[in-house]
Amino acid sequence: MSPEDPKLSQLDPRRMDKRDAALTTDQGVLVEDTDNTLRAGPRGPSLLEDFHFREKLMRFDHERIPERVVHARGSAAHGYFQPYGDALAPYTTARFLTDASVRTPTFTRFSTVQGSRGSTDTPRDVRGFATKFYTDQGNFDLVGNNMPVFFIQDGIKFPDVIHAVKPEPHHEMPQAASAHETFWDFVSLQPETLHHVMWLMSDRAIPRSYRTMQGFGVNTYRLVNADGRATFVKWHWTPAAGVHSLVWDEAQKISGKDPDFNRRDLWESIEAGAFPEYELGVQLIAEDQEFAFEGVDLLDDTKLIPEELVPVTPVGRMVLDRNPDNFFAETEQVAFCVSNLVPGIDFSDDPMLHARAFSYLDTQLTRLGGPNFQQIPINQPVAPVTNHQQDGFHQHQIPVGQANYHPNSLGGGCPYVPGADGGAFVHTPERVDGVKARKRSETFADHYSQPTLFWNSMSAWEKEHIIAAFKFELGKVNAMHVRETMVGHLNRIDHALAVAVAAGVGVVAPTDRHANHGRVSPALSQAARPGGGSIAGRKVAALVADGVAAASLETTRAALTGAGAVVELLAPTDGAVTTASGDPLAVDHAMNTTGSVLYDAVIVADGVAGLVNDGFAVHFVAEAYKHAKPLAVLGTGDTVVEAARLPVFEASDRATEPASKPMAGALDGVLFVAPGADADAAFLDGFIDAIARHRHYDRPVDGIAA
Ligand code: HDE
Repeated sequence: MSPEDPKLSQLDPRRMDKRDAALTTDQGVLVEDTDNTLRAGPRGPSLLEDFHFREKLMRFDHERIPERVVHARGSAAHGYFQPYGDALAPYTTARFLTDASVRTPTFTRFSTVQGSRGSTDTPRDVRGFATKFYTDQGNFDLVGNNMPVFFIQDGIKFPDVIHAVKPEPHHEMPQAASAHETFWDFVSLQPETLHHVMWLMSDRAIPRSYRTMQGFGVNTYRLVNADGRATFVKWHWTPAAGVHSLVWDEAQKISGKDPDFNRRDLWESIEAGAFPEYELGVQLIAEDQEFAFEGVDLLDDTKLIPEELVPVTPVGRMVLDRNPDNFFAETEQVAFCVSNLVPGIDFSDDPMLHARAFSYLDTQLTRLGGPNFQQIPINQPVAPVTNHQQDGFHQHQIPVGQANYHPNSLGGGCPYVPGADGGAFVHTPERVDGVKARKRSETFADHYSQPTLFWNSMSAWEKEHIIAAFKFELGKVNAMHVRETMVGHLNRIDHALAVAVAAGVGVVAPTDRHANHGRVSPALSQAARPGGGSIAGRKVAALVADGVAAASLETTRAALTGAGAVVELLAPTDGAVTTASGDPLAVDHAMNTTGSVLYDAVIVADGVAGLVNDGFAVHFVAEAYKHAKPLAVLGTGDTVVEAARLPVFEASDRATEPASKPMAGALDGVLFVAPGADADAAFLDGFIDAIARHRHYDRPVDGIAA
């Protein structure tokens, strides 16, 4: 973020810097003592006249505001957006999208949906991806998710789907989980949810990091050009770091080891200068192509348009390069709304979009305590605000002058209405007629073809994970009829999927086969989005102990750190270990304060044979292997790997394979350096590549206890 960033300059004067400052009351009066209440004698009653005590307590008593009714748990960052060029100029008058010299400040909040504000970061859940663009034409909010479709087709069902997924009303359980009775009861009775449910059962629902997930506007918008011509648009964010996820066992363990896992990752990567980066892309559909996609209505947000039919055109890049100064003031008080549009961007007739346009503003009135929440610094546009809106709780502006109405002559007719020619927002003219009725379009009726498309497009490991997720989730549902109904739906998506899930949840496998249409959309698989090979911001654990041979470890550490990764040395105790040559080597953490689930890859150092008898170390290695993470085994570190009983050794194929090349099968992502040898370039490149590829699902892991 550059110093002349207009949003930053706006926020700067609002920052309260407490350094070198004396303690005052809210009235700016210097405080004599903030540790003792004013009393009638040291053991006497407190006195009402102690205004400092009453103010301090009153302010504390009112610190909490209602959390968001959905997406309560979130983390955010400042950044900027810059378009690559003027490719969108024929389609939109929005300058921030078409002028490559314009760098627009942004504030982006990521969130989970189900859990409350203090819940864990890694449940199986949808993630919010909401960006406020502070453009010179006003604020534009792109309020999206990390999945391109939604559960329902009509906003009137939103309270139902959210009630069903949230903790159950009688006992407020479970927190941050969809694996419970009411969610699956609802889903089983509302088949329009199935497409989104397929995404929810996939690894997309457990992202490794906010840096490694896609974002989607979900609803269809319109771009509008200078002639007033509109083009339908679907928004896509693609992370530069690739799309990567956790594995489910790991996600559950992280919830205990570090419930702030994704928040910490976002914060630390920005502090370390490994700035999260996303490319903005658009799918453009000419208005006369509205009905060109068989089985897909653009206004139905349970459907996507396959990228193979309408490619995603990259138009610009967002970089998140500054952490907020204060969580409440910025991340909690930010208010996104789909109706924050700028000239050149408009709604489509997507009914969900209209429901959302009402709901966000409505909920924010309560959550932020009145109609002036747009004046809260994080919500304020950088474009000037001048209108006749007035009064209400917490008015922070001082409107000057007599005329607070339009038209007026007493105020010189101001603020004047600039009109379309003056750059105003103009709703796209559209002829609309119809019969008033509570009816859904027939074109919304197909609830199975796209779930099948999603399933067909998955790689083998993604399919395995989806089956396992269904087994886990339905396994938590007591009502057998709900499990049975769900298996029935899955059978209409894909027979093999239904049979596999039925076997895990005690339901008789269906015998009737619905024909699978066989279509695929390769772009839907996250395996197709490995990223550009960077390992910046990835975390690597190096297991060390007394006797460690430092050479190969230091070479490996230097190479990884040089590539932007963070390497932490873990030992049985904190402090330092003594190397083979008798030198102290500083340790970052005692192993028992952390866990393999908090790292992306593991190095087992040379000379640490002593760890063979350390159950924690052996478990660390076995668990990392089971979670498909890259392992670098240096020299006699192989004894620890052996103790973990990994198939690498059982197959005794290690000796016959070249030591420094990524391999398939059990050795996929496992690299060795011979005892006493230093780490060579081929090994280092191979390890970096293995980390960039993230997970190595080719391995047989079923028999490994971890
Ligand atoms: Fe939201 N949604 N939503 N939603 N949503 C809210 O607004 C709502 C939907 C999304 O970080 C609320 O200020 C309705 C789709 C995100 O502050 C609320 C419907 C998508 C966030 C609301 C939807 C989203 C919200 C709660 C059905 C993906 C967090 C607090 C018509 C495109 C924004 C708030 C943040 C938040 C309503 C459907 C994404 C209640 C009625 C589809 C990322 O107004």
